Amino acid sequence: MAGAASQSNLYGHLAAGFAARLDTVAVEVPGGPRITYRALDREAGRWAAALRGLGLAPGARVAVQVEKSREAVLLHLALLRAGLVHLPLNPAYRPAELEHFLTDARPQALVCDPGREAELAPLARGAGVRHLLTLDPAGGGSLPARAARVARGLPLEPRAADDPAAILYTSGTTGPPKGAVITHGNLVANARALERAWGWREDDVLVHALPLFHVHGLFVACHLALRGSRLRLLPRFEPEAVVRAFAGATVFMGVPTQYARLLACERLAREACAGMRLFVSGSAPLPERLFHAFRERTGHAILERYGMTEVGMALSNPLAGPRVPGTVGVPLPGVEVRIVDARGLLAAEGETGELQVRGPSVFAGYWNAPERTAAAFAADGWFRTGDLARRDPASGHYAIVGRLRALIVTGGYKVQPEEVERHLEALPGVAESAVFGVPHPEWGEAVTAAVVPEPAARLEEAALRAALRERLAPYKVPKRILVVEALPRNAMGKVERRRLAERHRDLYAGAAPLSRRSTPS
Ligand code: MCA
Ligand code: AMP
Repeated sequence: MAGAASQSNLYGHLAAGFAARLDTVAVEVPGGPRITYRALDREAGRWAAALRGLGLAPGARVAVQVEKSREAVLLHLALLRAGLVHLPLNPAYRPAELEHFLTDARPQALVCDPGREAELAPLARGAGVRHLLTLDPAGGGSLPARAARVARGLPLEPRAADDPAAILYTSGTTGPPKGAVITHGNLVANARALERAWGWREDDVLVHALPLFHVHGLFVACHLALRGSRLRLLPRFEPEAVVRAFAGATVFMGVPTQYARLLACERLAREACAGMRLFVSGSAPLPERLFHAFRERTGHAILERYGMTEVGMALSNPLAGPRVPGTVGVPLPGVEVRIVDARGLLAAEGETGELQVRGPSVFAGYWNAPERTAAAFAADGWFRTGDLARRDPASGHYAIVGRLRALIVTGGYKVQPEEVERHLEALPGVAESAVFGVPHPEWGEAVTAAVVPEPAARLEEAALRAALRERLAPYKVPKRILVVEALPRNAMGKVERRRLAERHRDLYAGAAPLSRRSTPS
């Protein structure tokens, strides 16, 4: 168990919180198993020993591409405890996407679903991955089998605050995704700030319906809950099941698309949320109409906050005090933010400019990419988010009003247009393409493409989408692909995605707000 000297290891921070609650439930899956902190701690020790027993030294990187499960949470804890660096990957990624992560990060081990082992083995070999282990959602696989044979758990591996805890790949403005190196110090600082800001309580029960491979679901949710309170883990987001899980729970964290889907669920009513104290939204802008509709239906004002992989959570509406819809609140404890104009000077009061962040949760840099790291920071060390923000001088609240980057935010996932364009243009018959975001009632923005056929080629939307699905995770596949004669260009000859987005802004206006079938199949 943790001693004060090991507090820089995030696991030590969690263990210091749960030490007095070893016999309470740590993680439960509705209708499934429960595990107490005592058992979780013991298992994390065994899994950590099994991983280190492979010859992995502290600091070694372990890529993880598994389905969401209680064991996936346990694996995260084991990696932290062992001082190994967790590289979480969306199980929907296709081999073409995975190859970049593996060859760039060069992990020493990869944990995957047994069903994908054969497909991933050659990729892993090609990237020099020494150990390929498996973990299935029911808790089986070669990693748990190895852990079961361990006689003694691994004690907590001491870590310094600037030792890496995780590498999370995030879309680059130009070029392929970059690995954001997040340290134990970053994670502990952010967990502490959120604990204070959101008044975290020992008896909180968090309903968890987010993926376990992004900051929101893996760090924000787990690192708050696993300090002694209870994580109620749902394997996937199903509105009915989520509302049922609110019974006896206190906190929910979601992306706006999830709130839209909850509102479409009749079961969502005041009584269903009677014991809940906090609903948090983030990862994408929460439309004001959703905020109001949710309050009307449940009596709860959703607390919207803002974050980014590279900086953790930075701004939050208050726990006590007005939660202003359309804003992301004020800086979290210990976080500094500023708004900078196009000349790089502090923007005037109430003016829009780039949001920049400084503080202990700001990441260490991009993996193996010093130039890209340098470009991400202003000369005086503030991180440049690429988001446009404005501060309301009267309330002090910040609002995110746009983006400097061409990034598309769809249901909380981020899609880089260039990546999709590259894959589209590799398809036979496609001369050129442009990918852009269009407002969508359910996804916030929907990835949308315009393609120009090569002379005499005939392009079919459904066939193009099907071909892309082989190469890209489904959320990156454009909901619509429009075949056009030419793309709009500026005087320099550069394709103007913004003009396309403007031209097609009503493309999804007719989509039923909560249809699960808003795309042609
Ligand atoms: C699934 N699909 C999507 C998305 N999710 N398409 C566009 N955008 C999406 N976000 C695809 C599916 O693959 C499927 O494609 C079709 O849309 C319908 O899927 P459905 O079953 O309805 O979706 P789902 O599996 O229920 O997922 C919806 C979801 C999910 C639960 C809202 O998108 C989700 O978990 N989003 C949260 C992402 C997240 O955690 N972001 C945090 C990043 P097909 O029919 O073709 O198979 S961290 C971050 O942003 C910072 C740090 C922060 O501030 O938090
Ligand atoms: P990621 O790259 O997945 O870490 O996502 C970070 C991005 O999500 C930010 O740069 C914002 O563009 C967006 N984001 C997160 N929270 C909010 C929010 N509350 N409102 C608007 N955008 C947000």
